[in-house]
Amino acid sequence: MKSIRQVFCKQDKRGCHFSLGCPGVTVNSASFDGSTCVSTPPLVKGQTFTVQFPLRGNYKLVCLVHENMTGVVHVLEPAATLPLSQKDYDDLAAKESALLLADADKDQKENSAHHHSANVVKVGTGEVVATAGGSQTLSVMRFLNDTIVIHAGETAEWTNEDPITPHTITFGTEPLNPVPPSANVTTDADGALHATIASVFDSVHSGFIVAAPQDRIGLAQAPVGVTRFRITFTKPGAYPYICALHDDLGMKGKVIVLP
Ligand SMILES: [Cu+2]
Repeated sequence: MKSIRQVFCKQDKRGCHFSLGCPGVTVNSASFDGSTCVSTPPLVKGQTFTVQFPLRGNYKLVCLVHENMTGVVHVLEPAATLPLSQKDYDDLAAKESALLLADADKDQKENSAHHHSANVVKVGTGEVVATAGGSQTLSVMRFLNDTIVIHAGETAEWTNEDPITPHTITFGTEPLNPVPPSANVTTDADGALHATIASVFDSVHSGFIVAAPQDRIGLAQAPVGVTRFRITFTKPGAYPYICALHDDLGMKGKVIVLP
């Protein structure tokens, strides 16, 4: 028996996401043999969900909130053996994890060395790499160049360089629904979003800034992604802001506008 703390589904992802009455689901445990669909309710840190696997097989799972967060459960006959020992698998996982982190560190150093414009903020960064276990991802939940100093009348630009993770640029009051931009946001000719802030009391919310997902053959294309957000600041002042999704992880920044 395996204990899993992820959303789990082998059928239509969207259908399972909105249907907690998915076959097999009870309050905190379920059985899965590959013929149906199991999805947990939303789980937060510390909560668990138990799935029993009565049949051997290889079963994929995915988090319906973080679509690139996937895994596979290999269910073996009790007497079956794996090609490697558990220690070998643990060592391989640790090595892949270290390589992924080291690569992002290197990119970060190169980026900061080549950083020239005071008006530009990188909104997170990330990587997708392929391994024998499938794709693995890394996301840095930070505004890089998180405090910028500009002059009144200038425009700052935020760019999400994470291939997967959405972020927001949120000044003032955080909206209840973080997905759409606030009503005072317009679209520039190049598709980037744009707003004007004229007072430290103004509220502006970018909505989700994220690259379009990779398309899949046989499914409708995803719409164009919006990865850039611009704000023109007309008055001097100090303007703190957050990512509405990751501020509790420390994703915050500040714009200082000089006369
Ligand atoms: Cu974020």
